[in-house]
Amino acid sequence: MTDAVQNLVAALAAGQVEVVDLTQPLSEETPILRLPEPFANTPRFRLRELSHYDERGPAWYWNALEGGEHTGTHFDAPIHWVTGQDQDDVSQVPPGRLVGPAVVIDHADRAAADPDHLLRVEDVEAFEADHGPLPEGGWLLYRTGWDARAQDEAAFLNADDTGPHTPGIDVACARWLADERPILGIGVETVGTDAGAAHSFDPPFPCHSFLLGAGKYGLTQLANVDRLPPTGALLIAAPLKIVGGSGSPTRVLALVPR
Ligand code: 23J
Ligand code: MN
Repeated sequence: MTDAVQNLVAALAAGQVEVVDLTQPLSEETPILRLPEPFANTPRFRLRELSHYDERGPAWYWNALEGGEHTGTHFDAPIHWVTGQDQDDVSQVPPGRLVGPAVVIDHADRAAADPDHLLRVEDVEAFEADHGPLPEGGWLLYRTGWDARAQDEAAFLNADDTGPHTPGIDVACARWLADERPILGIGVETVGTDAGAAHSFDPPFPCHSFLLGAGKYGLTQLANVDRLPPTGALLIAAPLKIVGGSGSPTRVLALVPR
């Protein structure tokens, strides 16, 4: 018990625990959400050079960074949505809730066949029958294979004249995960936790509405979820401690037994 951290250090050194980076690279090319008129949109991530070993700073290179809170691999805090407006901003999320177990439900085959594919309650119940209940104080990661598109914004957003077509979670399942399961939140590979078509769901954007309203969190634009087992990984999410922030670009790491 007192040696638990030392045991982990030894397991890491021995290669018995692997660190998997679930974070997408953050650059000007990182795909960003596009909302229709009349809604405000987020700016792209951008570095603005301050000096590069030059007259502006002879011995140092540094940049200012610009961009939205909800850019690339990022964390949605409860206050992001009107349903969670009285709850935590991203700086107020307790640190103990940034470390927890993760389980993975893999619907990559179904999302490949139908980009509007939606996860349902019965799918999660089928997972629980095989792997046990969703973890208390942990994450449900929803693998859809969408990370394969993450370096190509058009393919990643997959929009046509009827709007974006990306996989997500249906209304009943979003409500049930928020109200009936003891998870911290959900993590996805797509640009947001909601399906591309969720603007026209009732209510709109049900993952945001129900999960953030229940004080839970979202993690988006994850990478390498295919390298995690269905159960047994430990996830570390490290959003910036932005005072008053609704979310933040986030480094997400998983510890995986090997
Ligand atoms: C604002 C409005 C709609 C959506 C989102 C933000 C996100 O996906 C987000 O990054 O939180 S769907
Ligand atoms: Mn977000």
